[in-house]
Amino acid sequence: MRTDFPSWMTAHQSRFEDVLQSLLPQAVIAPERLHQAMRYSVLDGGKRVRPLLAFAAGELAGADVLRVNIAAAAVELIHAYSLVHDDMPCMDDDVLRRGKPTCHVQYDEATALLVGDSLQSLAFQLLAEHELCDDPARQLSMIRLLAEASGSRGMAGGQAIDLESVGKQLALPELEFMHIHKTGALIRASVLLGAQCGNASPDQLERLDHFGKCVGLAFQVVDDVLDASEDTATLGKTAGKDAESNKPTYVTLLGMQEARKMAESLHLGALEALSEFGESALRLRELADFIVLRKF
Ligand code: GRG
Repeated sequence: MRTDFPSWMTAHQSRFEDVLQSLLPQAVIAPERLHQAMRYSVLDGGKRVRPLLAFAAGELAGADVLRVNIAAAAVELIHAYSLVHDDMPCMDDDVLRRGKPTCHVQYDEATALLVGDSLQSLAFQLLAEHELCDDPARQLSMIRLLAEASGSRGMAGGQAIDLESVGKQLALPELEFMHIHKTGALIRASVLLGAQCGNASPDQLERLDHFGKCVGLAFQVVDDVLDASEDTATLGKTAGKDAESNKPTYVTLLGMQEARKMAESLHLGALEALSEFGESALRLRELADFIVLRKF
């Protein structure tokens, strides 16, 4: 019998914490301060949404969970690097992340820069060192997928547009373009990487691609809603930051009610993309619900 969703999620989160613990360099290995700061920035925090999407897609595609562990860790290391850099004074300049002082506050700016650099390198090292699937050509394309999703045509590019758009009024398609890259690309990659650790067919991958795009954008719309409606203690990061930084968001552009409607319509689009999968997509459906209904 299947466990309920909260138990499934907690079990994976706690198991995955051990995976990350073992893959990160130990804090006693030189350079100790950098390794401590890497561990500080990755461990004991975060919802682990991207790894959970990889595990759920991996389950759907019959993947070996030991292989998905590596793909999920690579994605989470890229995500953690992006948060560390995003919080630095040259970007969002924030002091609180995952309920703790941000990396550059706890350590210093130079260390935070190196933490991000090192986490990104470690992500690709893991993908190159471990067998992710039976076909080496597919493994290469998986590595490329993560590189594209995190680089200038993906997350980093979206972040560049985000920084340029401060104080500007963006049209909806421009805002969407920015967020599809900044947030959506890595979420989409999490789903596709998990599925490619298993044996998803091209047709299934296409449906999962659509699912990943819908939940990726829904994630950001909900993030905008939460930033404007929840408090700092609930979020574990500074609330109201978007308005304070004069950033265009779905809430400033559409209003709270329309932004919530948009999240719901993306939610439905995500569920629709899974309609052919039956029971095997249960966890992905539950994750789509979690992403849209979460309060933090
Ligand atoms: C610095 C290259 C570079 C990119 C930064 C991800 C990002 C791009 C910036 C983070 C700023 C931000 C609040 C983006 C909105 C969506 C988002 C990624 C929120 C944080 O992700 P969660 O909620 O965080 O999954 P946890 O802590 O749960 O892992």
